[in-house]
Amino acid sequence: GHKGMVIWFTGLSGSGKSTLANALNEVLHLDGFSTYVLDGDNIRHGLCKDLGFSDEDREENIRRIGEVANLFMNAGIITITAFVSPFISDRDKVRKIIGSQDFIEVYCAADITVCENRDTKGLYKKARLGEIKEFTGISSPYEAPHNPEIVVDTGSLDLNDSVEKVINYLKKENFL
Ligand code: GGZ
Repeated sequence: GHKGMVIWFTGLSGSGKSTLANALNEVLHLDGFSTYVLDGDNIRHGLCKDLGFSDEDREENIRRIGEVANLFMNAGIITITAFVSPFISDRDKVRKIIGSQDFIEVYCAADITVCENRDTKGLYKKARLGEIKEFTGISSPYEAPHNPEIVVDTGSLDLNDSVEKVINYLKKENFL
């Protein structure tokens, strides 16, 4: 068996975190690894359904996700998370919980103009109109990581190349 780890994607809404997380999950799963994706679909509707998008609620959201990710990792699972996680301090707290050697921070670095032009869910439009308050990148801050293990330019790289970049890092660092 292999050792668990946490692959933590961070980036703006629409930067491609979930798409990349799920594609990576698929590849690792096909290679026989035990993997699991934590994202808004299985966290914000359940464990964190009492939380909104204030700074305090985001902090608590990330804290809970960090603790859950730690449990999954300890069970030997490659745990992949896809949350905006906009604050450096919150991500660094998770890094401490997990242990830096098992925590792989992946910055999905698509520029906000790319994310806003995509606007797959129409959220940026609503944020610009003030219909969604405290929207990351518009009316709430996003703090890009200074020293992530991996930067993926999800604004210009296609999905296969993005997955490959993560896989190559994991192999190079002997995680796989
Ligand atoms: C940011 C919001 C907001 C606000 C709803 N700000 O593109 P999406 O839709 O699927 O991803 C976004 C998701 C962010 O939830 P997270 O749990 O990842 O956020 S955090 O890590 O900051 O706690 C977006 C949607 O929820 N969404 N309102 N105000 N994103």
